[in-house]
Formats: sequence, C-alpha cells, structure tokens
Amino acid sequence: MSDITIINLNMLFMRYGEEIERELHVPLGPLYLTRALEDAGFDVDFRDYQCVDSDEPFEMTTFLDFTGNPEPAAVIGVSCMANLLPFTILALQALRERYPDWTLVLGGVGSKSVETQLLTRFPWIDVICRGEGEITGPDLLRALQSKRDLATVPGISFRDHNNTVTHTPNRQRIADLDNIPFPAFHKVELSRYAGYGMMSSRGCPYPCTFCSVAPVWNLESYSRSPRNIVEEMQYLHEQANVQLFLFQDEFFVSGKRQVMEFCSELRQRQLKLKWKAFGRVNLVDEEMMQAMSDCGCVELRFGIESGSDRVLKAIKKGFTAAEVLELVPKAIKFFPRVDAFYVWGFPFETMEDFQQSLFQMISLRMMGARILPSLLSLLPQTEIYRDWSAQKPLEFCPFLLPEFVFTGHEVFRNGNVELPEKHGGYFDLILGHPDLFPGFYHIDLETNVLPKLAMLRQFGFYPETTSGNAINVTNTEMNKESCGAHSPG
Ligand code: B12
Ligand code: SF4
Repeated sequence: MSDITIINLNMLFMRYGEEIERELHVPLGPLYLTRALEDAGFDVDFRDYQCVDSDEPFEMTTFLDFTGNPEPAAVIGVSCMANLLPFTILALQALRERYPDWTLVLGGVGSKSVETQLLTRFPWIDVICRGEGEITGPDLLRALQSKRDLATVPGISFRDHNNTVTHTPNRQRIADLDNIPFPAFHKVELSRYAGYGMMSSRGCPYPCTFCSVAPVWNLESYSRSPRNIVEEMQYLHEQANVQLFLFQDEFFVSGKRQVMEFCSELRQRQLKLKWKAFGRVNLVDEEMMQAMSDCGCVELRFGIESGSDRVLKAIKKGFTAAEVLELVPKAIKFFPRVDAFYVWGFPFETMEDFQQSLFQMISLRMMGARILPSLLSLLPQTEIYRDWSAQKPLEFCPFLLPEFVFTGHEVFRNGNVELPEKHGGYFDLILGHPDLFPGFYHIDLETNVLPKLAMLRQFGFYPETTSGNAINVTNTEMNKESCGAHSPG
C-alpha cells in the first residue's frame, strides 16, 4: 500500500449546452510534490482527476469511484485552485464519510488566506498545507507516520486535540529553484496533455492590487537559471517528443539578461522548439523580442489590464497606457500571435476609464492582437478584495459565472444558467460563505458590471445575449478566446 494518495483537482472543465470543453494541463504543482515525496523515500499513488473517464466529474459518485478504485492510501492529499474550492470541500466531506479514519490534507493555492475559516467550518479537513510542498509535504508525512506533534511542521494549519485551529510558522520559500528536481513526469502520460506547461519562476515582485500571484507566493519571487529551464525542455523533448512549451508563469521576463541567456542556451543546444510566454510591457524591448522570436517564441502575452492611466495607477500596475501603445504594436511584428489581457469591472473604474480600455482594445485588435478581457475576480488574497469588500456589498449573479467556472455543471441554454438540482449544494455553499468564495461575487452589478458587459458585447468581445442579461455561450470559439489565459490554443 502506498504512503499517500495525491489527487490533482486543478483543471479546466466547462460545459456549453451539449458541448464539453476540457483541456488537460500537466498538473505541475502536485507533480513537483510527488517527486519530492518519492525522493524522500515515500511511495506515492498519484491520480490526476482531469483524466477521469466521465463527463460528470462533479458527481460525487464519479469522484468516489475514481478515488476508491484502487483503494487510496491512509493519507489523502488534494490540490485545488479557488474556483474548485466548493467542489473540493464537498469531495473531502464525501471522502471523510467513506474513510472516517484517513487523514485528509488540502494543498494548492485555493485555500490560501482562508485556512482558518476552512478548518473551523469544515471539520472533515484535517490539515492544510500552506505554500510550497516540496519540503513541507515530506516533513508532514513523516510527522503523521511517526505520530509526531504536527505543531513541529512549519507551513501547515490544522486543528489540534482541543479543536483549536493552529497555524505553524510559514516555511521559508525555496530560493534556489534549480535545486528542485523536475516534476514526477513518470506518473503521467504526457502525450494526453495539451502542450506542456512550465514554470520558469515562482512568484512576482510587482504589487498589482487585484492579482493573487504575489500573495500566493508570499510576496517573494525567484527564477530558475536559463540553463536549468532549457535542461527540462531538452529532457521533455528527448523523452516525450514535446515540441511546444507554455511558460505559465507571469514573470518569465524577469530581466533582460535572463531572457537573452535563455535564448542563447536554446541556440547552443540547437533546440528548435516552439514556446509561448508572458511578457511585461515595461520589461520587454525590441532586442529581447527579436531574440525570443528567433529562437522559437510563437506567442507573447501581455497583462495590460486597462487603457486608463488612472486605473493602471490605482491597481499599481507599474506602466502607462502610452507605453502599451508603443510596445504592443512592435510585438505584433515579431510574433505570430500577441495576446493582450484586460481586466474590467474594477469597482473604481468609471465609464470614462472603461471607454479608454475599450478604445485601446479595439485599436490593438485592429492591429492584429488577440484581445482577452476578463471580469475582475475578487480573490481573497488580494488587496482589492480586502479594501472593497469592507466598503461595498458583494453581489452574486449566477449568469456571470462563466468568468469563474466552478463545476462545469452550469449548463447554459438560451443564455440562462441551469444548474441540475442535484448540484444545488455547490450554489448553497457559495451563497452561505461569500468570504470564502468571493471570486464568485461582484461589486456593483447594476452600475458597474452589467453596463460594461453590454458594451463589450456590442463591440464583439463577448457573445451576444439572447435573453435578458445572460451570457449566451453557444459560440464556443468565442469563449475559448475569452478564457484562454494559460491555454495552448
Ligand atoms: C498553470 C495555471 C493554471 C492551469 C492549471 C494547470 C494544472 N492542471 O495544474 C489552468 C490553465 C488550468 C489554470 C486555470 C485557472 N486558473 Co490558474 N494558474 C496557473 C499558474 C500560472 C501556475 C500554477 C502552477 O503550476 N504553479 C506551480 C506549482 C509548483 O505551484 P502550485 O500549483 O501552487 O503547487 C505547489 C504548492 O501549492 C503545493 N501544493 C499543491 N498542491 C498540493 C497538495 C498537497 C496535498 C500539498 C501537501 C501541497 C500542495 O506544492 C506545490 C509544489 O510546491 C498560476 C499562477 C502562478 N504563477 O502561480 C495560476 C493561478 C493558480 N490560477 C488562478 C486562477 C484564478 C485560475 C482560474 C480559476 C481562472 C479563471 N478566472 O477561471 C482558472 C480555473 C479554470 C477554470 N476556469 O475552470 C489563480 C489562483 C488563485 C487562487 N487563489 O486559487 C493563480 C494564482 C493566478 C492568478 N492570476 O491569481 N491555471
Ligand atoms: S498582474 Fe502580473 S505583474 Fe501584477 S502582480 Fe500579478 S503576476 Fe505580477
């Protein structure tokens, strides 16, 4: 019997009418964790729920069949992001009912900042792992197996014998990322996944108020060496014939020297591979883009967020609209595809600010960029959530869920959300705990979100509505465009 069963629940699963969109991404976090546990001598039973052979992954019977066949180890570790936290909580409850004596551990970014509420309100969760798992995971498993006091394990939260929630001190971030062994690729069938995701860095040094990347990495940012990154690409290319790599991290362009060295490392090894990465408007220049394009970069993505300097300043983005208009048209000349991500619906974004964004989006679209607008998600780790949830009520609007899909069970017909009665439990959970799931809520629907959505539709950035205000998502192509943040497409 294995020492631990790790289940990945980081996934994209959406249902548009009868059509299902499912995009398998290599579950990097749980695979890094698995590798560290194996290196520490543990036998790991790794399961990727993305690959479950069912179109009903959020039916509890599907989850229990997947987990129970074969029987899981006595310690079960689950990994999720904020959008699947409601499902994960109910899935852990189902596991608790089936395996009353097993230890249930929750990890991944979804529980970040809400650990106390989770452990207090859902007593079936035993332990939450905060932050990186490579050192905490093996330490925790050793402590569980030897019945050592969990208070000696840094980086976790748990309920002690008196039912009091205890948070042990944060574990120090891993600064030398080159020392982390490659993920446990042998546990998955790489060819099943869409493109291959990679992380060249962990964290981000910028303080953008709406973004959870910096807080989930405890405000510290580290990059791998160009050599270490290219070694992983070469390994995957040789072992699994991977040809296309997707740098998922937002801080690939951490510095000009880093990027230039990465390109020269690829050239020296004569690796003719294709790759996609995120840029940052204030960190990229023509020389860098030329080098990137010369060695296989087929897509550069920019988080632009707004066309209004007032908004860019308020969200602490660190560049201006003029810099965007200077750089992005140049990027379009270098790369077959340039993505421009925008966030709309900030509670302080006036209609004038929004129109400036719209104008910029239309201009860049005409020049050939792919425009990807997203409605602001109020993630609990962010400054914007903390500031605004204290000032304004959070409003729930089910037909805006496609921006932040939680179960894939929302069926959209004629523009209306239909939730099968048997899955009403997810909605009840979300409605009962807005502080745990603020990503499903909005601020000021009537005067902020809905009028802006109407204008975005008018200019073709979202599908037209067929009834009321609801988003008609029958045009799948269009929706793939508007939610493709890290996707290979
Ligand atoms: C790749 C990625 C994805 C991939 C996930 C692929 C996969 N199968 O894993 C895809 C494309 C599916 C994705 C989707 C989304 N994503 Co995303 N994504 C990322 C990204 C860029 C990297 C994640 C990653 O691989 N990290 C690297 C690994 C090493 O870290 P890790 O996963 O955290 O794992 C470590 C620890 O958490 C821990 N750990 C993890 N699991 C476990 C389990 C146990 C038991 C233990 C002990 C430890 C442990 O150990 C790991 C190793 O150190 C991050 C941003 C970032 N830079 O971090 C955003 C990020 C995670 N995504 C985010 C969001 C919001 C989303 C969406 C919900 C967006 C949306 N609006 O819809 C969607 C969800 C899908 C949907 N719409 O249904 C947010 C998460 C916020 C939150 N608090 O949950 C992030 C932080 C980005 C952001 N801008 O804020 N995403
Ligand atoms: S939006 Fe981009 S630059 Fe800003 S904090 Fe998030 S990852 Fe960093």
